[in-house]
Amino acid sequence: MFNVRSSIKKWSSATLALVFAASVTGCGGSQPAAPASPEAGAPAKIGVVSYLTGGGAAYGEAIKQGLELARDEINTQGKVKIELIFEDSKGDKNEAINATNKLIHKDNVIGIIGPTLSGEMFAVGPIATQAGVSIMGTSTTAEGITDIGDYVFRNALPESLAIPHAVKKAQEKLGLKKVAVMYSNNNDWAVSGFKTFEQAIKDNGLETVAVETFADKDTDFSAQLTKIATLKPDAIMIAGLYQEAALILKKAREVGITVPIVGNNGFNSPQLIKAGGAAAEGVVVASPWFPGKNDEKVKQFVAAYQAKYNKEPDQFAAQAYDALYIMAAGLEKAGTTTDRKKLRDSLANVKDFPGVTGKFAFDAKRNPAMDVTILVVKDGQFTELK
Ligand code: 1QQ
Repeated sequence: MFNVRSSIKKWSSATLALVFAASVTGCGGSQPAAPASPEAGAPAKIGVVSYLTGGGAAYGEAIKQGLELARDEINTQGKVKIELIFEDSKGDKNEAINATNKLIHKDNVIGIIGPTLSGEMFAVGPIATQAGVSIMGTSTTAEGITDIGDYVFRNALPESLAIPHAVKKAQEKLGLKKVAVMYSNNNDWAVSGFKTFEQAIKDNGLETVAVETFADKDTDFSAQLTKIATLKPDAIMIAGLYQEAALILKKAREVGITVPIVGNNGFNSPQLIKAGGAAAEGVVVASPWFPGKNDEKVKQFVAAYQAKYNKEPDQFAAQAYDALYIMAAGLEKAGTTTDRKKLRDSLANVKDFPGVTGKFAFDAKRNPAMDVTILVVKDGQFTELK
């Protein structure tokens, strides 16, 4: 649950976004359809807003690769044809707003995939909804994402469904009693993750000995970690993106903290392990994706991804790959490459979709129902914590 202050902050940026959208379109309230395609058989244009450069670029790169692999496969299957138009949000709300407006009003896309961060979705979801363009987050896991509007979808697993499993499993396996918590307080998603952690900590009867904050782009975490070290918690729960998280892990080990760390969705990138090195060992996280799953669809996807990119797909690639297939299923059922409303209605009805992240359906609020795997970093790899 959000506190009042963060809701106000969130909705004031959403309101600003609406005002901006109305001033760009000059038609506050109406929902224009994309113009009819000039050529018969033209592909459906799907816009992508992603964090492609900057501190979180590994998230965006994985998303882009997952989408491009899915696009190539879908286009050779011959049922629907998709053109992807990528825009870089750089993880910045204003860049995301500009990108979304361009895709909607200049490129006339029928739907949008992205943006990467929940904070960006809080800024652009109202714009897409206002314009009547479906927007699907593949990695937006904060509370309240689909409450933004009827055109906002996600196949990202909400953290309210992931974090409680990670905390419970960590407690069972590691015998935790008292924990410290750290979160980025200028990132909407991390603030939401902190609240979800808080609730899960309470529900599991754990004691919180410290709550420390930081900000995205911070590089010095010694004050917070020195304090935490003196309180001797059994674990630290952290809500943050990989760039800051990797530095926190390193500093924690440096000041003598050896206890396990439980992370949230930002920790699900292999970049955390690359940047954190040995300090990332023992990190626990919940994910709907596990590449070692004994499932034919997963094996095929992992092999195709390996062949194309010479590396294993991570959670962000897997969810993006599934998202484009879900879009394609929606387009096929809607029988259109231009009618935005028809696409929205057919997407909302996607059920029993067999994805690489499991059997997928949107619930009544356009959130996914999915299974979770608890992972632990062992020998530099995410492995299943059984
Ligand atoms: C969000 C997230 C981030 C970790 C995506 C990169 O889950 O912003 O919702």
